[in-house]
Amino acid sequence: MKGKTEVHLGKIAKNGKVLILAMDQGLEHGPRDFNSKNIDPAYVCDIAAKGGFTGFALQKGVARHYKDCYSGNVPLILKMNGRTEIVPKDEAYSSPIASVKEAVDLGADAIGYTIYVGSPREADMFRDFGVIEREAHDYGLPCVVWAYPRGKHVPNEKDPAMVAYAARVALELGADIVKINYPGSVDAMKWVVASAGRCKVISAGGSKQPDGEFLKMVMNIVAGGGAGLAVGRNVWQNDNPMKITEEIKKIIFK
Ligand code: FBP
Repeated sequence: MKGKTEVHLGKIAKNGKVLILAMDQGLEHGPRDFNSKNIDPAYVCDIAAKGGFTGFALQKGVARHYKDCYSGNVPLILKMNGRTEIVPKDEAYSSPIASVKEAVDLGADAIGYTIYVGSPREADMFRDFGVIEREAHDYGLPCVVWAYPRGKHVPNEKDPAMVAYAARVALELGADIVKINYPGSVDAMKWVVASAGRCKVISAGGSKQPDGEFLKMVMNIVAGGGAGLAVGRNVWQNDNPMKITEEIKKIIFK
């Protein structure tokens, strides 16, 4: 595999559409995101294994300890960096915590990387990602970039112009898929998608919303040209995760 230069999305897309279940929140937000059921990673792994997702985004600790709960049933997207929310957002930086070799050893089908566009630490994250991106692509692993405008120079993380800028940054840095925060409307989404060019755009789900409002957002993401979602809380915090997953799939893969 090493030396392969052409990157295909492979298993993490189905007919060009993407539906990733994300469970890196334990590091990013801590246990506050969980209840007595979903605090157990095996519960969320089961949803990932049975839900028909095109990818499952995990940090390496959960990926390794719970491999038996998801492996073979859903492609792994190994998150390569992370941070806790205890550190203030002003100097936002997400530190590398895994190597591409570890991703390969864990059987990952892609790698995930967070970049805080506009942060005073942006240059460090560009440099860190540059090393990982080159190596991942050498192994033929697609790169999914979580591109979030953040830090003391960013007054509004969800400003559509900033979201479009972050999406473009991901294209420029070599991402195959960029994950953004929903910019608020179909038109804003269209501009984000245009800005990202041939890098596919998917949206985060965000904090838990009532099903109807959440599904309307998913429709707008697709209507705006988005390739899909990388969703966490709106699935595994839902009382009926399989039902909401089916509804999401109808919109994305129809
Ligand atoms: P959600 O769908 O639950 O919002 O998950 C998407 C996600 O990008 C996670 O992968 C990540 O842990 C989290 O959101 C980061 O959120 P924040 O905006 O607080 O950094």
